[in-house]
Amino acid sequence: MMTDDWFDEARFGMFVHFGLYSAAARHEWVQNYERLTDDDYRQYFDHFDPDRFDARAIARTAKASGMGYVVLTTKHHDGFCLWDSQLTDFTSRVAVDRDLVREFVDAVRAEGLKVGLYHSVIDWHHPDFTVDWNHPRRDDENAHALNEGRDMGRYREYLHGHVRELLTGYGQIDYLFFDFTYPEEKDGWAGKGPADWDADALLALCRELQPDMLVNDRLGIPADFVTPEQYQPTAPIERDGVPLTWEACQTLNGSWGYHRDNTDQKSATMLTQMLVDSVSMGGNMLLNIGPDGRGAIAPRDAATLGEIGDWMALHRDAVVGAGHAPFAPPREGVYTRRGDRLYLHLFAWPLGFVHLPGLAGRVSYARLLNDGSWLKTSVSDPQQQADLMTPAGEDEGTLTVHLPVQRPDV
Ligand code: FHN
Repeated sequence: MMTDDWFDEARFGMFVHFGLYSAAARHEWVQNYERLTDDDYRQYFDHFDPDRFDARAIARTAKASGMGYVVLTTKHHDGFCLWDSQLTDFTSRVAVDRDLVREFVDAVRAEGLKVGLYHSVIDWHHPDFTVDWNHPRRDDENAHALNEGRDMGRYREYLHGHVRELLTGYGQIDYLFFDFTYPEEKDGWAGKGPADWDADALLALCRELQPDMLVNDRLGIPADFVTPEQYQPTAPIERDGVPLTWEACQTLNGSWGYHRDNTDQKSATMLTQMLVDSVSMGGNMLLNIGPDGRGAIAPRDAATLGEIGDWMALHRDAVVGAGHAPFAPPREGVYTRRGDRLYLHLFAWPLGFVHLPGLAGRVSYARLLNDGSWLKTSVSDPQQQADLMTPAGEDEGTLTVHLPVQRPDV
């Protein structure tokens, strides 16, 4: 029986997109965007050299950032396998004599974190994966002819065989992120959906091999958690009025794979606000890093994660093990709740008193700081977490808000 207790507790995880595309350093879809043939793309295999891929450093960085689980791409859409698969020679074992999944699961476990794997149901390398509107060969002048002889049944066997390898060869796997299904037709080309993967059989295989493992929704059939991507839901996600377990996956800069020229780095303030926003709605955030072509965490990503880790060190209790609070939040921020503690996260510094409509009847205004003083600061410091103590015996109608933050003037 899968249990999402650890998942709801962790609230915050690290996504790691690493593969041949990291060496291209132009987005994990480079093979598709640039319509690279297998031969063109082969150069990244021939020159793959992850000498700075240090799974232990990645796991330690995740832990220091306050994350409770780490998810590695075992195979992305390009079909390159980061483990010692016996079903293909398009693997890291063949390329550099390393089983990077083995290194990863050992390192994550050594840091006491939960192990997550990502696996693409799309495979642009496999000879039986039929060309469709998502395929790099779609624009090839003889792409339609390419599908003669291709057999998705053989590809399904390969895909299911891969999942069996990953779920039997690496100990307990806590989380599996399948990616992704697109049933719609487009430009005269077919899409692909659950039937193409035999999703029901694949999910049953997961349940058989790893009964406690959480599986996401991207086989195209319901499973254990829902995966909004690159956006923030605006309310707790429910189905038929029942709250669903969900996790928003986000990039640091708009690219999942390492992108050398991408400077759109989200700030640590924005990312922590996205994290607490997700938790306030009962969800998780999976924050991605794209290690560079040698496997190292990019310095700008390490710096951002370091700032987030500093914030989490102060405010961990308002995130880890916390969740949705049934009170209307003030306009300046959101609530998260852990047990009988209510946490107010101020995204914008209040213009005056913070009005807490959701707590009407018990409190109506909050003084900042429990000594009644005002913390003088600029709006650039709104990254505060106020630990709302429901006062016992204090004056009715006022609520002290504890801002456990270093006063800027000391
Ligand atoms: O196409 C992939 C993309 O490259 C990336 O892996 C994301 C991560 O959730 N999933 C797909 C797009 O939804």
